Amino acid sequence: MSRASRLTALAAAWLATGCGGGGSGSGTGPCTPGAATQLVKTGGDAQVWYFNNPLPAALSVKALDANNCVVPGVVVNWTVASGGGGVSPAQSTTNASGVASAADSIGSSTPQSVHATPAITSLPTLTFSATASAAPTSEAVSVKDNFFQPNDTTVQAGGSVTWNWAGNTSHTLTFTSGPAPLPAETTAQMTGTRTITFNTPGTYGYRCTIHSGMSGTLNVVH
Ligand SMILES: [Cu+2]
Repeated sequence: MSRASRLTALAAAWLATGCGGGGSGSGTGPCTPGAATQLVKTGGDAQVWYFNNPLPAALSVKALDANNCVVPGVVVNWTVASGGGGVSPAQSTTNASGVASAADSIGSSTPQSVHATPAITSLPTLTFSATASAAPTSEAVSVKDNFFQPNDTTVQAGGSVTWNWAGNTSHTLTFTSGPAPLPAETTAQMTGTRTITFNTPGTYGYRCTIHSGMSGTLNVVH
């Protein structure tokens, strides 16, 4: 590709990108970004999760110029400043929407802080924080009419969950998603308990097949 056609392609990309939104200049339509003068957090700050696990949401920042037009191509370096864990990749570049992101894992001590340091030294370094606790090794869920309580539960891998049937009608415990093999179904019953040990981290979905909308989620973490 010639230099001229490369430039044409680049200009077309810029025009197509336009002002990705989020700035105060809403309604101004597409814009051609100038030099980045702002770097702001757009996601992932102040998450609360569990030791030695990846955070549910990525850390992300957005680069903007003086007119709040998003700026692609800004290099951002990600480092763990304190608290252990890890961030990956160590470097990312703002995309067509002006956003650069990285995945963050919490270590065995928190609070953790992660720095997003732009290669453009006139832009600010942003600090993300995360805190963690140990996940429980056992949990209990009541099977009621017609809901699971709580319907979102977290245990450590190797931990167990006990479902206690506590309603006046019959319900099943039927796993619908999660790491294979899924636990066997508990068919319709009105009383009783079922305890299952979970060794594989992941998100499990389950439901009662008799009552639509009666469903729950189980997170098994490291
Ligand atoms: Cu049911």
